[in-house]
Amino acid sequence: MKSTWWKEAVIYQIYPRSFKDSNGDGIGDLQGIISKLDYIARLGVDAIWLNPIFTSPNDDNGYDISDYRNIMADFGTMADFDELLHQMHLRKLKLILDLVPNHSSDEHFWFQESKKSRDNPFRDYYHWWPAEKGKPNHRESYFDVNRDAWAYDQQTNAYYLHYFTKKQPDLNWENPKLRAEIYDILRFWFDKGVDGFRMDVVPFISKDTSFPPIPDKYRGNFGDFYAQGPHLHQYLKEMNREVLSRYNCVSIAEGVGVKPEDVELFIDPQRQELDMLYHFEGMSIGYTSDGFKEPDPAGYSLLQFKQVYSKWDKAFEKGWGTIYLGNHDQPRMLSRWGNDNDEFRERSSKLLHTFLLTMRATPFIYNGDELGMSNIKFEDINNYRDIETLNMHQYLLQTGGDVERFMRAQQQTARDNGRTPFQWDNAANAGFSQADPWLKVNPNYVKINAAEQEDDPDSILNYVRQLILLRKKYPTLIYGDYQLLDAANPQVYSYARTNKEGKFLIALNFSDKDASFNVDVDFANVQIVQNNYLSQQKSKMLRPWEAVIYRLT
Ligand code: TEU
Ligand code: CA
Repeated sequence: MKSTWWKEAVIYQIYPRSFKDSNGDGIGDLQGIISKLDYIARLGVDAIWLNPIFTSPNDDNGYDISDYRNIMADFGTMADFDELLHQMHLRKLKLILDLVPNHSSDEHFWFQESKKSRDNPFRDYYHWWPAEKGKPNHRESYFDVNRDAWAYDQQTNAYYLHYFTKKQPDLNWENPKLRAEIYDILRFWFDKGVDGFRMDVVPFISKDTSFPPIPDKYRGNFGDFYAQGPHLHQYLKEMNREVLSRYNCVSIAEGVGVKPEDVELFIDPQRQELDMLYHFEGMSIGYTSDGFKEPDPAGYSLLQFKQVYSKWDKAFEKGWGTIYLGNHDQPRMLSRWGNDNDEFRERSSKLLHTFLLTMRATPFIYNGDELGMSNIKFEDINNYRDIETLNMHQYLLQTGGDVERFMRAQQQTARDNGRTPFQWDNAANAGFSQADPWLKVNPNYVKINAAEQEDDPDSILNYVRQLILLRKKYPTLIYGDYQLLDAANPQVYSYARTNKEGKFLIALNFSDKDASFNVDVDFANVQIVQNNYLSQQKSKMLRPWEAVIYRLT
């Protein structure tokens, strides 16, 4: 039987570039992480997921890998990695790395070879389309300056496919040799003792290499089409058979484009593919859908939010799910789902953590959220470092798009909002680095930082620590059935978690105003086990951003 430690785990996601710089070059690194392992262990989390740490020219901050078996020079050496893993295991922390199986860097040896000639032995490691056949059917690119996923390469008079930037050519999974290479890479890291992988855009790996036109219904949602490749599940089964089943590891799909009705194809243990998946539906709530990634001026609808998370709870039932509200691809969860004004910052951050840590799914905490870090909201394009923002900006300039509107929207939605350096203390550069950091520090670090919160019993940080302990103390909060209550309440999200060991009632007021939740509770028989207000009251009236966990006695 495969161990399922990951169902009970809380996972802490670290963006290594922004976590802690140990050598004064303005870039976070592995020694920096090592120096903060005690902080992480004290949070009470069980595992760390690191965004890619492999050799990369950093066109997309490590999601463009040029050597899958080496450490990015910015981050350190293999000796640093071995030390990190050792130090983590000493503290009973598991390590989850990031596999980027869909594309490599164009500077990877395979691609350098592949582009040399049409009969190069590495030619079929990538998707090439001979130009004499004309231009292939359109494929939309996420990050390309022209939104075009086909790049012309003169050397062999052919186009190659890149769903992301031109420097991220898509690997050809239809080629068994390429698949064997990826399995070997996985074995290399598992043999070192790594505990699992998060798999970047793994639903995209299989492609119909005749590249038919994309049906109209996918317009504006091309990811949904990319996630429907013909041999996807065959390859996942093969990867499981060849590698994953042979190690005590966890595998987590980044589930871009995966619909709730298809999720069990990935995570039903009977099918022997992957263990968990994280969905994207929550991440589109409250955005207008016109490609700008623009928040709806009316805000997001809590009714929709509840409906989406309830739907996915059900979708994960045959296997096991994950839950997150922010990561390195998203703005800060506090700015997006809470209220980052001084008045409600702490309260709403605590409420969001209460949600994350009481749902039936493995919670992911994104580094810095446990302090209530918020969006930096850059005004000047020159402050951005993210290729997604920079290339979209370029594209709009070229095509006469509404650049001003785009810049406004990016203040709320840009990925760099979630990537600013971790706020350790109120020293220069937030204690992140001796040097100017690669991306500006949020000026609010003087009041929002880990040192400030460490000894304050009422801080967000200590609240998160308490919640993690609570989840471990009461397995009902992990395994209990989830039931949405008072579904039509537009301000309050409340739900029950129940199993034979107990029953909990969670009430969350997602608003700046008082609200009542309309659930039958016999207050004589409940005990408050967590509350983000110090003065506790058993009442159907909830104060602004109040979060209460009741235990039925
Ligand atoms: O993200 C995949 C993905 O679908 C992104 O396009 C995501 O929707 C986008 O970042 C939202 O703005 C993964 C990684 O998490 C991301 O950091 C990489 O840039 C991308 O793959 C390419 O590897
Ligand atoms: Ca450094």
